[in-house]
Amino acid sequence: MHILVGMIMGSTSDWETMSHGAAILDELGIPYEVEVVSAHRTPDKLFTYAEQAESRGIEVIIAGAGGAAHLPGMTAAKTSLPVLGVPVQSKALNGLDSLLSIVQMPAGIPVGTLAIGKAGAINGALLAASILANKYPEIRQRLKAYRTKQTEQVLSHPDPREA
Ligand code: RP5
Repeated sequence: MHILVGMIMGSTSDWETMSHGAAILDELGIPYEVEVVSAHRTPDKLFTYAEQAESRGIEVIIAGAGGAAHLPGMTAAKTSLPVLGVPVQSKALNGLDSLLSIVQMPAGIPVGTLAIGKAGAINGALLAASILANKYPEIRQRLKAYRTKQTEQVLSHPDPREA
């Protein structure tokens, strides 16, 4: 299978968060690439990346950024691929700035916005898997197995003191 997911982030400092999503893509056997692409520091690279992603075979983009987080929105503006935005937890405002920057897209250019931080990174990967599952039966199967395992894990540990 060729690379299906492009995971980009505004800074190497975002990797600590985004690596949780990468681990999910690994677990589900989804081929992906990871790259730092900054809307502010490397704007030309962002345009090139977004413009070429579809022709390179990428089917979903996960974009993580913090603070004045323009990366997901600007990426979505330059491609019609689905773009999933992960608000990275910023130091100054705990990620509320990231969340609002990513979620409040004006009508016309959508970004599927996830939760702030680790949960968002994980769910971004799982949502990418759900999108890809429409086309790739093997990904659907692995996603269902992931959910079954998660359910069984919770049901088999009902006593929180023993978790
Ligand atoms: C954003 O600025 C990045 O997405 C990162 O979350 C934030 C801080 O970046 P660094 O100053 O740590 O490189 O562009």
